[in-house]
Amino acid sequence: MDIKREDLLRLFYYLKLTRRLEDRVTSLYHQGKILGGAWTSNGTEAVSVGYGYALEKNDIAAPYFRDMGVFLIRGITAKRIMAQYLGKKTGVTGGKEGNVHVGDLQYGVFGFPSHLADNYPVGAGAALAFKIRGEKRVVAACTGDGGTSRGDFHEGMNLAAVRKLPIVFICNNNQYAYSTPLKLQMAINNVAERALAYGMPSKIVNGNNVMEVYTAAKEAYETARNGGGPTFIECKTMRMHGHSEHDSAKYVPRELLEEWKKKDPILHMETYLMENQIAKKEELDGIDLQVQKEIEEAEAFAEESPYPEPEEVLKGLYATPIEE
Ligand SMILES: Cc1ncc(C[n+]2csc(CCOP(=O)(O)OP(=O)(O)O)c2C)c(N)n1
Repeated sequence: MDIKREDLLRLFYYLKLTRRLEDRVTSLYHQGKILGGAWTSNGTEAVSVGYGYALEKNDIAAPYFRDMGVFLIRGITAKRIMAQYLGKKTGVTGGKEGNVHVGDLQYGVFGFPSHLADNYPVGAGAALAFKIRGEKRVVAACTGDGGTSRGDFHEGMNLAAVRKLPIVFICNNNQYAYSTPLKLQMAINNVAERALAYGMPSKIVNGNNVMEVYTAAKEAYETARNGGGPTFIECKTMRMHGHSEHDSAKYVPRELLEEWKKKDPILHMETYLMENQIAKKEELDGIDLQVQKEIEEAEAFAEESPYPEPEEVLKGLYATPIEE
């Protein structure tokens, strides 16, 4: 699939925005300014940016907590994310929660149910609704490799395959589920082999190549949109930070990290764009400067924003019953 220059540069922009935003959050976390924890996607940004960018406006994303790229692409701004991390009223949850277990239906983003891999059955439910209503919309639902070892993974995959639902299942295979390496949680070499058991087509992509993720997702969305049913996409990548920023990940061999450092997704994209004469270094540096400015503005916005009022604590916790 040929990706237009304009889209290639947008993909690069979102990779940079995701990395710089999370790097800043990491820094604020170590300064004690973040309320709660900070889970980042460092090294795996091409997964969320690739599958998020391939969605259409009316589609639904069910991202998990390492999918910052999806939030940003769908329109949940860096300002709102930063305010979210600082527990401010202007954050996505209005200061009720501190990290990215968030969503916003206005932008077609489901709130992340923390229980892994609940995104799969939740996404399958939305896809079933689209199918029943005859809407040409698709769902992209994501989980980590560890999530695929759970029962909710099975339920979501099975329902989607049996009912040929318009959903694409993304797996961010970053080699570790917290401190558990892949080989200690599954007896297969590729997570994608699990799809076979459900009669579902699957694809394995280089999760550090944003163009590969984007292309595979785009093709799978079109299949799903046209009644062809679900696809499972395994994105092979490597989590370069700890499970969250409190974790130094001492259990990961340093040589493994050194090896994956060379395959960094941003470095990969930058090299591709320059070697293929799609963009010069100055243009890419310009994009990076724009991103840095955006992050500074987001932080200033979050710092200046107020905390929520105590009386707001119960607002929005429960659905308002419809009067009969
Ligand atoms: C059902 C369930 N068990 C445990 C947790 C706590 N937990 C959150 S993330 C995580 C590791 C998940 O690993 P993986 O699915 O591979 O995703 P990754 O963190 O590597 O991106 C765990 C154990 C949870 N959220 N849900």
